[in-house]
Amino acid sequence: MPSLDICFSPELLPLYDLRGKVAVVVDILRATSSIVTALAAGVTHVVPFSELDECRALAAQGYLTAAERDGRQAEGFDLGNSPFGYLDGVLPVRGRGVAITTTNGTRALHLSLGAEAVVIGAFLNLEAVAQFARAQGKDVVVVCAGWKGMFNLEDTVFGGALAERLAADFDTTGSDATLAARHLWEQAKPDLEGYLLQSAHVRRLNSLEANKDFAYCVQLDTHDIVPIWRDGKLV
Ligand code: 3SL
Repeated sequence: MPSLDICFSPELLPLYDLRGKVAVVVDILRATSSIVTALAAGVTHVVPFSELDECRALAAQGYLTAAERDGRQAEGFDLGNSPFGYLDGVLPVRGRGVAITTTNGTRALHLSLGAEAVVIGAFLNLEAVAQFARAQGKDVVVVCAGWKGMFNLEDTVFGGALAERLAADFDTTGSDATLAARHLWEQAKPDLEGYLLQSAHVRRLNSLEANKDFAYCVQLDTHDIVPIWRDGKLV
């Protein structure tokens, strides 16, 4: 039986061997929720960057550019990191490629590229990710983006939710990280939005008046797509 493990922070990734496994990269607030939303809204592909300059350079090739630092849209970019940037109709996004850089999410993605398959997870596409994992039948590592190397609640709770969905087909009891995430998910499940109100990043976003984004990102199973890393981009 394949296993599901959870890496609480990109800083811990050197302790995990991703070879031959599926990495589910998760940054609930907000990078991976925004990437799911972008592709569902008709963006053709998303190219993630670690650095602002590399990302900005893609504008010359016709890309929309999206950048976040410390929760705010970086100056000189078309979009920030709000999923509503792809939904509000201010910029037409259908048929465009997006170059994106965020504080933690795009970094976690780059550090996960040693896996056999790298996909993007969010509460929005939880069941779609679970189905993808079942179809692959390989060990899964949930890579939590965290916050500047630290543990965060929302990405870990996602790991617990995915573990619950996969419990019949995967060993979800083999690591203390997965057990802990499942315990947190049990606490959170009856009122996910209410539970996550206590998380540090939710407080940070609320102070930036991005609480609409938070309410959006904690919805379950609204999208049935699984963004996957292929040839240097997410499609
Ligand atoms: O760190 C990240 O990658 C972002 O998702 C953080 S924020 O939600 O845009 O502040």
